[in-house]
Parts: sequence; structure tokens; C-alpha cells
Amino acid sequence: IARARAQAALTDLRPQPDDIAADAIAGLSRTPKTLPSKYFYDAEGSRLFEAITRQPEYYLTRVELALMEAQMPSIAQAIGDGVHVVEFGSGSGRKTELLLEGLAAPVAYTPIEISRTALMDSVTRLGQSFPDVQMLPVCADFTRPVPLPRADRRAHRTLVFFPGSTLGNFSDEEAVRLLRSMRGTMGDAGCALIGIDLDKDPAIIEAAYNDLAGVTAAFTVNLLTRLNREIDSDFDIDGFRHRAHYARERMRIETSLVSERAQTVRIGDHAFDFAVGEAMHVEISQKYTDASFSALAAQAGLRVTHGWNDEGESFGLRLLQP
Ligand code: AVJ
Repeated sequence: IARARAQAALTDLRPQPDDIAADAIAGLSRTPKTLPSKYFYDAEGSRLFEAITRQPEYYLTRVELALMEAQMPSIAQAIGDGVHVVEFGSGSGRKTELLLEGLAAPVAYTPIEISRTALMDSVTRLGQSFPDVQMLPVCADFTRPVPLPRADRRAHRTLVFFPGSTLGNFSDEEAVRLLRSMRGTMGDAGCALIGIDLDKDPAIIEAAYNDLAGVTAAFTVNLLTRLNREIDSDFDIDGFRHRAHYARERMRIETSLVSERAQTVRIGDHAFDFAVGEAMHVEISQKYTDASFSALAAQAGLRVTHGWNDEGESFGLRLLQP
């Protein structure tokens, strides 16, 4: 019965399945060559990302969690009661628990997630810990506008939750588009709580994306393993090396796979030539200052009304309102 109920609550917006081969061919046809970072997260990629968050150099997750733990009363006060929490991505983890625990009487929780399994795992787990919170999962691509399921009448405000500095994986243009879509989801009375990694000493940032154990390198190279398995590509896994560099002028980590030698990669009947040392762009992780983040939010019609940083000013949470 519990299972039937959970399924009845699912809003399935039938996200279009990705055309991974077409995306890879389009990316490799560009100069410089690129591959979309959204394809990092297959089962192995998700496992490797979890392992990254436990590396000593990768401060982001640890600092954000500690920040939420320390500031939750103040965050809850700024947000108020009777909220419908809408998380962009599936929150099965500690951050979502801290938010639902710390808010004053949250009414409903909607994770928006493209993977049906990740989505249902998240609401099953959280539904057990928060029996009084209505679980209203939506299976959709959160980069497109998503109509929300109607929550209980006690919900009078929508809170969009987007932790982890995941916004940083989008270009400024894409980030503004995403923030605009959040603005639409939250409505005039709503707000958004967003986690952002802050600009700081480049050595600290670069170390976070070049951990000594090599977990981030394995995460990056796993993209090629996944493509070889899922599309008809023949990347030589040992022929490419992970490189993550902090481009200070652009305030972002730029991650590439660098070709170790001159080589040709085939996808179906397409062939792509790589020069020795040629860098294929695979990911950006944008860092922010107060000024750069406010400017980005402003382009989406949002104001930063509250902000919390850890003591080291390393990571921040921002509350945005129309
Ligand atoms: C998923 C955006 C939080 O960019 O820091 C971590 C992904 N990539 N190490 C980030 C990632 C390499 C991560 N986020």
C-alpha cells in the first residue's frame, strides 16, 4: 500500500531520453572539442562523486554541511513557515534532512529529478524520516520549466533548494536561464536557497579538483568509459589525462581531458582527430564573489536578500527573492 501511494504521488513529465551519441558527436565537432558534463553521472560516476566528497582536498561538501548545521536557525527564520520545498536534483542526503529538520513545519517536499530510480529512492528515504511532510516527486528535466504538483493548503510559500554549487556547472548564460526558471517555479511569494562556492586562493581550489588519491581524475576519465559502453565510441581510456585548472580571470575551474598523443577517436562512422596535448573541455565549476553572484541573480529578476558564509569565507548559501 505504501508503495502504491508513493507511486500515485509521482508526477511523471516524461523527460526526453538523452541522445548521448548525438551530443557527443556535436561536442567533438566543435573547436575546442567538448563533451557535456551531465554525462558524468552514471552509476559509477555517481559513486565516484560521492568518493570525491570524502577527499580531504574537496572542501565544498564538508563546509556546506557544517554551514547548514551552524546557520539553520537563522536560515529557517529568514524562510518562515508553511513552505513547499522544491529541490532541483534528488536530495536523498544530509543537506535535505538538515533543511527539513530545521525549517518551521515544512508542508511538502518535491525533488525534481530526471532519474526515476534516484527520485523514488530519495522520497522513500525522506518519507520515512519525515512522515508529516507530503512527498510530491516530479520526474522531469529541471533545466526546463516545471509545473509543480499542488501541495496541501497549509503551504503558502515555495522554497527552491539548489545546494552543492551545482549552479557552477552551468555557463553564465545557462545559469541565468536556470535561475529564471526557478523564479517561475517559486512564484512571486517564493524564495530560493542556493549553495555557491566562493572565489579564494587558487591553490586551495585547484587542490579540490586534483586530489592526491586521483579520485577526481578517475571521475573525469569515467566519462569516456561510459561513452564507450553506451554509444559506439572507441576512446582509449589510457590515451587521455585529467586536467583541472583555475582560470582566475573567469573565476572557474576548467576541467579537460588532454590527449596524450596524436590519435583518432571513432563514434559510429564519425572520426575525430586529436593532436598530442589537445584539450577536450568536459566541465566548468564556477566560483563566485558577492558581486558576481548578485549580478547573475539580477539578470534572472532575483535579489539576494540573505547570505551565510562559513568562517573561512570558503562557501556560501544565498537566499534569493523576486
Ligand atoms: C557537482 C558541481 C558540486 O563542480 O564541484 C566535483 C562536481 N566535479 N569534482 C563541482 C565535481 C569534479 C561538483 N558539483
